[in-house]
Amino acid sequence: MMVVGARFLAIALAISFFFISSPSHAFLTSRLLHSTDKFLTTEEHWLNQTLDHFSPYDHRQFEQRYYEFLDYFRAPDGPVFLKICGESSCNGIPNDYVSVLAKKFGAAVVSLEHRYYGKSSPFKALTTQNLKYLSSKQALFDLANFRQYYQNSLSTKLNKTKGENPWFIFGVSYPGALSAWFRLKFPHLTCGSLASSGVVLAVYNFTEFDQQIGESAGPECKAALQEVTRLVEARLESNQKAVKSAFGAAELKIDGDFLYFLADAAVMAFQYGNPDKLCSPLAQANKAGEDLLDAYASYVKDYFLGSFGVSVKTYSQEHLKSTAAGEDSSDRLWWFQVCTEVAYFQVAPLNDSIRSSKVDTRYHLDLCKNVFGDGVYPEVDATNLYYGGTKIAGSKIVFTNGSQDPWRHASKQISSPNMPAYIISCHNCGHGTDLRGCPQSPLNPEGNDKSCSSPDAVNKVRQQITDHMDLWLSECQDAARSWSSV
Ligand SMILES: *[C@@H]1O[C@H](CO)[C@@H](O)[C@H](O)[C@H]1NC(C)=O
Ligand SMILES: *[C@@H]1O[C@H](CO)[C@@H](O)[C@H](O)[C@H]1NC(C)=O
Ligand SMILES: *[C@@H]1O[C@H](CO)[C@@H](O)[C@H](O)[C@H]1NC(C)=O
Ligand SMILES: *[C@@H]1O[C@H](CO)[C@@H](O)[C@H](O)[C@H]1NC(C)=O
Ligand SMILES: CC(=O)N[C@H]1CO[C@H](CO)[C@@H](O)[C@@H]1O
Repeated sequence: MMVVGARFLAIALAISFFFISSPSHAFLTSRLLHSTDKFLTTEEHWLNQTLDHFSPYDHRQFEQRYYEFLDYFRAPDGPVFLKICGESSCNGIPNDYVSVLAKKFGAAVVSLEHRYYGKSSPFKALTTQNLKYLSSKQALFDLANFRQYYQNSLSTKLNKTKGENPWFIFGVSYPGALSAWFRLKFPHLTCGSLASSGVVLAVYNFTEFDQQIGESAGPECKAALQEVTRLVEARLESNQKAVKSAFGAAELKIDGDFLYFLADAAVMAFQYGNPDKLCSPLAQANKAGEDLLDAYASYVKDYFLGSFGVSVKTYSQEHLKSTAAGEDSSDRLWWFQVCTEVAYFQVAPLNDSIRSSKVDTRYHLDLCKNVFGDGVYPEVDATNLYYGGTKIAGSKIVFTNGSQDPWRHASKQISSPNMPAYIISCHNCGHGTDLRGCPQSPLNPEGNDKSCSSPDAVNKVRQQITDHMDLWLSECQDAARSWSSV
């Protein structure tokens, strides 16, 4: 059923969404962070959005949530920064490094919630049938519509009769990919883009992901993690209830779900800039001749499930099957995008893997089928054909990646004309370090870099970003002047 005015989620999302296997769990995943000083604004605004941008006869609409922050805006001609929200509830504009840039450039900051997530779901029931309008292609069109809508309302408010403000678009992770793709598909609507850890390449068997975990961990920690996997696999044979309970994960009935959960728990340390929280206790246990499984279980329970507030059920296919739109439907929604468009299946490499070899292609395909039904299959080749993958023919896009981030192998790591790529290398530089500092979660106000093992590495790339923004925004303003004088 179609719901115009999807306010059924209005009862405060106290947010606990946290999903590591999605490239960008929310910037503000942990409920601990859900205080207003972490946001520039949490005041909601709404617009009516087209449900299906690609149908000539379906004119249904849904209400989509957005935010605006004008404190730094130099009216009337300052730039507008569009910060893309991705695969989770969008509860405001986070106070990350974009706010420093906004201050510097005198920019307004706006953010649009991704369709289906949070309060922007067109449907109450998220059945597979109802998810058919959930795609990056529709989301890009939403952003384009929103950009026009917001520019018009800003012009009206400012009594601007000619010319538009220069726009710049930002995103981290999946929104980073959207940020690059938006330049590709709608180049006339922005002056440039930052694609931070932007996963522009859809990957079917994403073996580099596990390999990067090994590289980021280093030989000793990697060997310990492999030993943990070996021990868990053995205990799953002998006493599976006991071993699942030891990790607080008895509810994961399917062994693959449990093994995937255990693998993700390690991933999170490297992806989000906390490698020592995992590797130090494992090294200590090794040295003292203590049980590695106990040490890993403590890490999982205290850190992964504890401090970060990850919920075990996120990994349960039973949970993923639930079609009720609500505060934790993000898991199901992201898996739908994975199972239809981008895959990024985090499979075990054939040789030397950290994760269990049971987390393979079959596991992922079975999950897609079990959760969404027959025929749901990731069209990875079509996605890369549509966007170009790492051969994206865009312009004025900065790509940034963190050296320890497993997702960087789905991003563009090599510069090409008008699309510079930078890597930020340091011991705890992970997903979105340029905008988030270190660690990358929980949020550091203004993306403070003081806890990065090399603040210099972060600053150097931030300076490059600023220089490109300066250039591209001024080129855009020159162009606007020459149009308006025609
Ligand atoms: C969207 O359209 C509906 C129906 O025309 C209207 O009732 C509602 O107020 C509109 N919402 C917004 C945010 O403009
Ligand atoms: C825009 O014009 C209206 C009516 O002419 C006026 O009341 C308002 O103050 C103007 N706003 C700005 C920002 O100049
Ligand atoms: C992915 O891996 C599976 C299992 O190794 C293999 O059968 C399949 O051909 C691979 N697919 C692609 C597209 O690489
Ligand atoms: C498998 O991995 C080990 C350890 O990294 C390496 O020494 C070996 O050469 C690899 N074997 C193959 C067939 O790639
Ligand atoms: C910009 C940059 O330094 N990119 C490098 C990122 O890492 C890959 C290796 O994984 C290099 O090939 C790139 O040159």
